[in-house]
Amino acid sequence: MSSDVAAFHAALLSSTRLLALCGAGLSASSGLPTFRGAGGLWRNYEATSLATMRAFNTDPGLVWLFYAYRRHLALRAEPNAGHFALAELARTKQDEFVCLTQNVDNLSQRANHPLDQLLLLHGSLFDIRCSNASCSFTQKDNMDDPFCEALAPAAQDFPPGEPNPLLDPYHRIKHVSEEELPKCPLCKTGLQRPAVVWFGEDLDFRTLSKAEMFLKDGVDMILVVGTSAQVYPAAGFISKARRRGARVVVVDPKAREHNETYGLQEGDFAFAGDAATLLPELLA
Ligand code: BV8
Repeated sequence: MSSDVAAFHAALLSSTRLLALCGAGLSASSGLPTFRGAGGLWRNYEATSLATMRAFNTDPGLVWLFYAYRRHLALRAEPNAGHFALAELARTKQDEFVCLTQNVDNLSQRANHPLDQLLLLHGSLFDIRCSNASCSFTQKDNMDDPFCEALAPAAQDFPPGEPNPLLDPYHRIKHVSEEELPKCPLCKTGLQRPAVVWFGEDLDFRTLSKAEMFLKDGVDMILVVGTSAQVYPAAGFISKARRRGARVVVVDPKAREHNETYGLQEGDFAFAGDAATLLPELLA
């Protein structure tokens, strides 16, 4: 396993079937918290414990405060050089490259990543759907911040250094009742919810099919950028690409520590560092 940039550049130049699997680490330099890093908690909750239908059914107001907060942060954030470098790679490689992102923050889209080469495995914070699985209501690109008046506490800004009380688990927040949340305008019974994939929910089959179609014709390199590769089926694309002949290239401060996660072998690359710094250099 190498970290030689020149050798990587030679491999990239000769690559004709390239996949990327991106995670929260790609947006870390844009100031967005990752799930398992220091920023992984929201109030006293594991982010992953709120990203479930069960949490939403139990307390939709709390789950919406969590998502309204993340929408607000993402809207305040800017795409970083890593997002732009991947978008440029997509334009260079055209139909030889597809980016699978687990991120829901819309930053790759705002970096003008060609959308037909960007697969949102876990949806978007800014798309809305109905909580009734049988209802077809969806709304694309809803940038309302806050999403509704009751969620205004989640959309406040604080001067640098001044803690956001919403993040203080001991700061009591006004409970947001279900009645204060927007109902589905189509079926009138369900609640509007973020169109993200929650744990225990299936990924969009069309999105998965596009990823599988790309894999079917073989892959010679997979860039694994800023992901702990713990969540499936997304993480499964690493071994799928490997089985299709890909070499694995990890870009992550823990690239070496995660060695067993990625099963790095001879011919692979591991670049330990910030994606926003490394990707422009690696993909130049
Ligand atoms: C499914 C959207 C079929 C929402 C997300 C029991 C019951 C049900 C399912 C399961 C079960 N057990 C296991 C499963 C499967 C489950 C799963 O994988 N669980 C895990 C926890 C074991 N998967 C599912 O449920 C999936 N659906 O399987 O459907 C099914 C149906 C019913 C029953 C069974 C199966 C759906 C999973 C999708 C969940 N939704 N997001 C939201 O965002 O709120 S997941 C969410 O967490 C992200 O999208 C992402 O996928 C994941 C976070 O991972 P990362 O992005 O990797 O972030 P992390 O913080 O972990 O790592 C950051 C990395 O960046 C680190 O390596 C760090 O070193 C690095 N880094 C830090 N700074 C930088 C950096 N890198 C570069 N530069 C930097 N500056």
